[in-house]
Amino acid sequence: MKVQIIAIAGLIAVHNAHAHDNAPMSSLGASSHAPIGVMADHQHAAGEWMLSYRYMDMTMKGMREGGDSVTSAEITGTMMSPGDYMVAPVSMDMSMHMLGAMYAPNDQLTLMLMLPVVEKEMKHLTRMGQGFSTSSSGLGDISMTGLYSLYRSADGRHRVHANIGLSLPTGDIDARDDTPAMANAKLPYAMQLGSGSVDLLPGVSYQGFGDSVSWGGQVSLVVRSDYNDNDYRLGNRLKFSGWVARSYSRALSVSIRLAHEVWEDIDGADPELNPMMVPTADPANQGGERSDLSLGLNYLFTKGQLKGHRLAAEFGQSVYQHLHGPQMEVDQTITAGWQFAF
Ligand SMILES: [Cu+2]
Repeated sequence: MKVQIIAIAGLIAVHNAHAHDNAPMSSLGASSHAPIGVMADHQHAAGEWMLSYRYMDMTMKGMREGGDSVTSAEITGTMMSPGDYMVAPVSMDMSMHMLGAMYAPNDQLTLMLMLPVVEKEMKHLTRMGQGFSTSSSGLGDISMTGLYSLYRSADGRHRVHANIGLSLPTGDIDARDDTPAMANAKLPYAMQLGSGSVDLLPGVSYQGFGDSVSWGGQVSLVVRSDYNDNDYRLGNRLKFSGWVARSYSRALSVSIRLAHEVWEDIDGADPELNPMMVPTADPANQGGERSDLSLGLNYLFTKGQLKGHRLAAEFGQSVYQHLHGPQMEVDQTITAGWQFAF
């Protein structure tokens, strides 16, 4: 009897999976969106809105030069045999609250607005062995992106769109805090809240949908259009992301994603920063590349009062890093979010 019930339940599950066969994307459930760590991954149907909130956290601990770890003692040296810098960064935590809105004036085009609020904290050790930390927080760079459909297969299972975005210099590039060497000191590049420049955000995204598996990929760029008011230009960035998600029901999907990002050194220099003080203030110690492997969960409420609300989380671990250094290495990233389309 028990076996029969399980067999019948199994048949119903298989039947339900097949019921999705020719369904439009909206009935694909949780897996219709990429993992929450991917931005601008999906378009909306004409007239549809979406609001979202994401919390992102990135933890960095220790330094790297090329692929090798560098200790803070190697960076600062001692009073008897000084190293290249007075101060070594020890760890950094960066968190971001990201509010997003999407609206599709028609089926071809979806518009997206992103408003980040950033919090950063960095811990250091001086050559004398003194520890101190600095922090900065506030509005980051607001971005506006258009997602334009390039291709949709007749059955809706393959979709490609172009992303054309603009990031505005709304984030502070003059954040300051007290250090042992100076009160109200200009903070190094990584502690600033914005790029200070208008940045172009081009990209291409692809999504594919099977019966219970979905997949996708995205290539995106951050192109700095000019030097900012502090006489430097952050490096351009290039990112590839590829993912596969498996649906366990219309409500739940899990995903795995591999991302690789390459970014350049800083051009120019903020005249207020002393590159001999700390590696993070040295424009030549900023470029690098990194791969992250992330596991994600996507949950879509399919009935009741919360129908249409979506909760998702993604946990990333860096699996490869090669940095122009010494530069802080990224360890973990966490993204958790809420999305609601109407
Ligand atoms: Cu959306």
